[in-house]
Amino acid sequence: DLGPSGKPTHPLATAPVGAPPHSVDGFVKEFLHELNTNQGVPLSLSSVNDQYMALASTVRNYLMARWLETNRKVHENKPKTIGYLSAEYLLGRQLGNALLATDLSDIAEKGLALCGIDIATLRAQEVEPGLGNGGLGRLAACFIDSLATMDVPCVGYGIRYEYGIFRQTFVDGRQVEQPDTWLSLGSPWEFPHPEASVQVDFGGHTERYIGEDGRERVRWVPAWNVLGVPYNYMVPGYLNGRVNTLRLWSAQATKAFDLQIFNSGDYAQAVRAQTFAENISKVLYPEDSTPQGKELRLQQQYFFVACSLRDFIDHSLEDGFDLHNLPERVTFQLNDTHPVIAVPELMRILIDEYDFEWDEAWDVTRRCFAYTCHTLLPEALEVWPTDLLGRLLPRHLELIYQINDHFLAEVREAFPGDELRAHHMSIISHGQGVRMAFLATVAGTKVNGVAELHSQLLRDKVLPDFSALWPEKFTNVTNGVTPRRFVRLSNPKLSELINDTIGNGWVTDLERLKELEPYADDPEFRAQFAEIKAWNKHRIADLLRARDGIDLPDGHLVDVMVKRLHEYKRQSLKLLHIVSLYEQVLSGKIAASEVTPRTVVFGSKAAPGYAMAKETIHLINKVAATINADPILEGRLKIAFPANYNVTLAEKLIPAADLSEQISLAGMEASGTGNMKFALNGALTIGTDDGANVEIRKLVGDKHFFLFGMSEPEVAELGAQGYNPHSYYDANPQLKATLDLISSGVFSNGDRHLFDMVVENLKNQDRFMALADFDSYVAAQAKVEERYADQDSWMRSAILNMARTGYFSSDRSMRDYLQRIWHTTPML
Ligand code: NBX
Repeated sequence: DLGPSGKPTHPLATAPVGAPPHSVDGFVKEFLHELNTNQGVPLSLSSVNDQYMALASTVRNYLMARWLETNRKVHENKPKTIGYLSAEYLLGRQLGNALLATDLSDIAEKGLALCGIDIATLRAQEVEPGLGNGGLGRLAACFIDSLATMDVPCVGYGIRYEYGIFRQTFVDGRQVEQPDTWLSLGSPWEFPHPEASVQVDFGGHTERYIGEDGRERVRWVPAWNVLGVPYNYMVPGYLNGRVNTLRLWSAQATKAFDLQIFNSGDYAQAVRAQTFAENISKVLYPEDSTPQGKELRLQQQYFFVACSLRDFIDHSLEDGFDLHNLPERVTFQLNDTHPVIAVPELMRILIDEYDFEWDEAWDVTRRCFAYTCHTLLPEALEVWPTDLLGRLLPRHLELIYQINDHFLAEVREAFPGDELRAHHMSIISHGQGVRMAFLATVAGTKVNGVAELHSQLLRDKVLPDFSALWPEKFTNVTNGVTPRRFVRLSNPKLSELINDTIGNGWVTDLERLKELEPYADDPEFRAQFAEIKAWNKHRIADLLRARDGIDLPDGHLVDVMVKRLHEYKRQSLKLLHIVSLYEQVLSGKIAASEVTPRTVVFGSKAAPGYAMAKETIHLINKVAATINADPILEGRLKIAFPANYNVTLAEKLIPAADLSEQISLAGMEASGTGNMKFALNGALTIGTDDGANVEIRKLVGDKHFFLFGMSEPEVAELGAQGYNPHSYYDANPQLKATLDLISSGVFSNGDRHLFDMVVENLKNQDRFMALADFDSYVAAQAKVEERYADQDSWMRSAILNMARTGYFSSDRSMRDYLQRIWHTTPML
C-alpha cells in the first residue's frame, strides 16, 4: 500500500496510538516490562541505573503517542512553524518534566514504592544535559517548553555536544574543570536517526560557469565534508497532548571521506580523519561573553545551521511547498549571532541550488529570519576574521560581500553623501572581519532585545545607525521563565498552597498569581508561606550536606547570588559587603550580636580562560573558609559556595532564598532571568536598575524591592567624566578598611599579595564601578536587615513578589514573539 507521497501506508498506521493506561497497576506492568526488555534484567538484579532507564522509557512511552499524533497533524495541516536556531539548550533534568507533562508523578511514585523503589533515588540518577553556558541556553529551553505548552509548532535546532558545560570542582579554593560526561551511562531521552543524516561541506573554492540558461552561475567546490546525524528529543507541552521536537545534530565522518584515505593504506591517518570530523560536536565552548574567534567554533556554527536548514527545506519540499513561499512556512529565530551564518547559507541554497535570482532570494531570506540580541558588551559581539571565514566557507564569504554591497547602496540612498555613516554600518569592518550582529540586523525582519532597558540601549547605543535607517525593525520582548520547571516542579509545597488557594490555572496562566495579592494580608496564609520557605531551606540544607559537606545553619536569612562569574555582574561587590561586615566585627565597630544571621550562597562557573573571574572564585572560597571558621562571628555569618552550580541545583536553591542578588552595573545585564525565578518563588530582590530588574521593581513596587546604585545614565556620565576608583578608596574609610583587610593576608595565610589581581583591579581599574556603588549597596543591605527583623512584613513582601511577577512567564514572552515578530497565532 503506497500513500500519496509514495511512502508505504496502512489503515492502521494512521490510527492514534493508544497511550498506556493511567493506573498504578498498569504503570508497574509497563515499568517491569521495560526493565526486562530494555535493560534485560529482572527487578531483583537491577541496578539504580537500570531502574532509572526503565522508568524513563516507561514515561517516554506515554509521550510517544502524543509525539506521533503531533507530527501527524503537522504533516497534515502544514502550519507555519518556528525554527528556533540556538547553539545552546540548557535543558536540566528531563524525568520530572516528563512525569509532570503526563500527570504520572503520583502513579509512578506509588508504583515504584510497590516495587520497593524510592522514586527520589531514581530522579537523582539522572545527569542533566548541560548543553549551554547560562542564561541564553536556559532561555532557549524555557521558550521551547512554552511553545509546546501553547500548542505552537516549533522545532528547536541545535548541537548535541558530547561534552556539555564543564563540571566545576574546587581544589584549594581554585576552580578546576572536569569534562562533563553526561552521555556515559546513556541517555534514555534521545532518538538518533542516522538514516536522516545530512552532509555538510567545508573549505575548497568557488568556480564560475555558464548555466544552461546562459546565465553566469557559481559552484562551490568544497574540500571536505562531515555528516550531521540528527538526535530527536521530545518537548512535551504541559498536559495538552502536544509534543514538539528538539533536533540536535551530532557530527560524524562521512564514508566517502575516510574510504579514500583507507584505500591509500594509511589506517592511522584514516582514523584521525574520523576524529577530526567528530570533533565538531565534541564540546561546548565554555566562554559566555568573549568569543575566542576559534575555527572550530565557526565550524560548529555552520555545521548545525547547515544541517537544520537542509532538514527544514527538504521536509518543506516533500510537503509540496514552493520555496518562494518559505516565509509563510517558517520563521527562523536566531538566538544571538551564533547561528547567523544561516543567512548566507539560505542565500546559497536558493541561488546556487534552486536558481533563484538575487532579489528573489534576498526577499525570501529577509522574511525568514529574525534576530534576538542578548548582550550590550562590545567584546561579546561576534566578529569573524574574513580570512578564516573565507578559508572555511568561501562561497558564504562571497555572498556576505554581496549582501554588504546591496545593503550599503541602500544606506547611501537613504543618507546621500554620508560616507562616514556607510563606513560605520558596513557588515565587513576593515581590519576586523564580518560583524555578525550587523549581518543579523540587515537580514532580520525584526531585531529584539530581551528587556525594555536593553532594547532601548540596543537601539540607542549598539545599533543607532540601523535604528535610524529602519526604526520599525526594532522591538522588545522581555524574557520569561517557564513556571512548570521553576515553580511547579521546583517548589512543590508552594505549588500546593497556590493550588489550594486559587486553583491550578496559574501553571499555564501565570498572571493569575495576582489573585494571591489579598492573601498577603492574611496571617494564616503568611504563616503557611513562611513554613514552606523554612521547608525549602531544610531541603537545600540536606542536599548541600550530602552533596558538598556544607552545613547551613537554621534560621538564617538566605542570601543567594547564582549566575556566571563575570566582572560586570559584580560578585566582587557582594564579597566586599561580606568582608565589610566581618571587618566591622573584627575591629569592634559593631558587636557580632548586631549582625543579622545570614548565609550567603554563591553558585558560579568562570570561563576557564577568564583569569579575573577565576581569581574571584578563589577569593570567595578563601574568604568563606576564614569567616566560616572564625568564632568571633558566633556563627551569624556563613558563606556557602557549592561547586558546579547547574539547573538541577538551581531548582532546589532558588525556592529557599529570602534575598536575590541582582547587582550588575546598570546598563550591562541585558535582562537576567534568575531575577525572575527568585521573585516568583517569593524572594525579595536587592538590585540595580538594570535589565529586567527595572520591570520587576515596577511590578512589585518600590516598597518590596531594595534598589541601589547608579542608574544607567549616571553610569554613562561618570564614565564620560573619567571614573577613578581610587578616589572612592581614599574617601571612604570603611571601603578602605575592607579592601585593606583582603590585602592584609587574613584570608591567605599571611600572604599579602595573593589577591593583588582582584584588589588592585578594583582600586585602579574597576571597569564595572563596584567601588562607586559600594556605599549605596551597603546601605541597601542595612535596609534588608531592618526589614528582615520584621518577619511579618518580610513575608508580606515576599508573597507580593510572587503574586505580582506572573508577567515573567515565558508563555507571555512567547505570546509577544508571536504578535510582534512571528506574526502567527497558536495553531496546529
Ligand atoms: O542571556 C544572557 C544575558 O547575559 C542575560 O542578561 C540574559 O537574561 C540571557 C537571556 O537573554 N547571555 C548569555 O547567557 N550569553 C551566553 O551564554 C553566551 C554564550 C556563548 C557566547 C556568548 C554568550 N559565545
